[in-house]
Amino acid sequence: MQQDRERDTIFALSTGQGAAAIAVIRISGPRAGDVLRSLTGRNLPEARKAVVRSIRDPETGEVVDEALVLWFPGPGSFTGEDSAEIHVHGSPAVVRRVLGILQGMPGLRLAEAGEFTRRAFENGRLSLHEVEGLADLVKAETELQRRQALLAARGKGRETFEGWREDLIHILSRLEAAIDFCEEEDIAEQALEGIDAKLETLYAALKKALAEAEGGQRVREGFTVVIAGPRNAGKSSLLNALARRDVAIVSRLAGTTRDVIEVQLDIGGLPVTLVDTAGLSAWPDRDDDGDRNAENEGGTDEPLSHEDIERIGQERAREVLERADLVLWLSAPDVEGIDVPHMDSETIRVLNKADLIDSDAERYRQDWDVVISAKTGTGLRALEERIGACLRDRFVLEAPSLITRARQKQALEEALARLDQAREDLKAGLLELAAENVRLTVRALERLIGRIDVEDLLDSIFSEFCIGK
Ligand SMILES: Nc1nc2c(ncn2[C@@H]2O[C@H](COP(=O)(O)OP(=O)(O)OP(=O)(O)O)[C@@H](O)[C@H]2O)c(=O)[nH]1
Ligand SMILES: [Mg+2]
Repeated sequence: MQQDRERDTIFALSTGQGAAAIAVIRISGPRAGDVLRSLTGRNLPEARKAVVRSIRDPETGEVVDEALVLWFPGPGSFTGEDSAEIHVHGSPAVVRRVLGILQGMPGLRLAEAGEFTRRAFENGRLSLHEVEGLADLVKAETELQRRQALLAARGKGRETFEGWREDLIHILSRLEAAIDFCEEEDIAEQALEGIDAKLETLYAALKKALAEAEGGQRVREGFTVVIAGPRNAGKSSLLNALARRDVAIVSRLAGTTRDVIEVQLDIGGLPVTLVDTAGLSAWPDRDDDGDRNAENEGGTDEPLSHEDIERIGQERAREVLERADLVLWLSAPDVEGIDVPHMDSETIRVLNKADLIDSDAERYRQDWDVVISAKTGTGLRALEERIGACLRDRFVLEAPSLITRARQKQALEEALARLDQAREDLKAGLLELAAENVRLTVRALERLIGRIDVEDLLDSIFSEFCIGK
């Protein structure tokens, strides 16, 4: 079945849906050359050189569009197969007509999501780590996401992990030599010379990559920054100001926001989910039993009193605070401030409504990390910078991480644990155990690159792509 699918020639629109100046249609598979010949009525153009051709309906000879055409012979193409690209004018009518013609050709079918990339992987053009990078690159929305994804897509991760793997295989061969020649001390000693230092260096490198992994995952998935604080402090006003649009209702009434409101933002290249919460009338007591809420919040359709709604809103605020990567604790000079509570999450203390205290702003500055006015925009840049700095610090984001997914992190953790064991074994003179643990480290790295044990993952990874990639 897989074999049959492999022989199909696939095609798809690789650019977005809807009218555009240009649309790119991609074709890959053994019939790609024939298809191009019959669409243009001419010989194949020079490889990888863009040429202008009339695209015709082979049945009627009617010219459908003037297009730019590229021919990528396998195996040096993206997919590793014969491939072609047709850049037509991007109107729905042109695209529909060309796709219709391709659909009618024997041996051709529409590609599935990610199928071009899947073929690249299956033909050994890309490692799984590069495929994952590519999936993220196509979806990247912020600078840091782009940088991190590009690094993986260009093979930096694969190269690094392959490098570690080769070093380990070298270490393994030395260990095996020492085991084989254990009778002859000189040879055994020579074989082992410097191995401990090499293991240490590798261990440090893996450990560093793992330290960056959480940040890498967050850059990929986004950080949660929660605005919390007393009622009327201007939390919803701040959310709107940072989002630069009216997302949440703002009013002079204390207790306007009852629910949790989220917006996706790009803060200094970092993908951030900024969350507005219900104002807290008092810091909710953790032991305050949640069961009553479950009753009210759950399936029953009983009308809720204002107090109930407020309580549930505060309950939700508390829940979202617990999963915050960073909290903006917001208060203002004109609200009955409650003290900044102790929280496990990292917190920036923000004083809002600076416009009300212009004359003696300095006095407030000591107690607050940032003083802003959501109304006039004062201090918002500084706040954004502070948010970026806090997240960068906490998640070790100086350099883009090579590890960006739970799958990768798991494999690296396994590698690190095995390598740690190998160091211990070597110190204890247990050469055979050390060798076995080095072997298991190699396996874990191979899983990380996607050389082994990938079958179960493929469908879910390629389905992340759109059709045409
Ligand atoms: N002068 C001044 N007023 C502000 C500022 N930010 C917000 N306000 C006002 O403060 C009031 C409360 O603002 P909201 O944004 O609704 O406050 P909130 O913290 O979301 O309030 P709840 O949802 O009720 O907890 C509104 O009347 C806003 O116009 C500011 O920077 N300066
Ligand atoms: Mg509000």
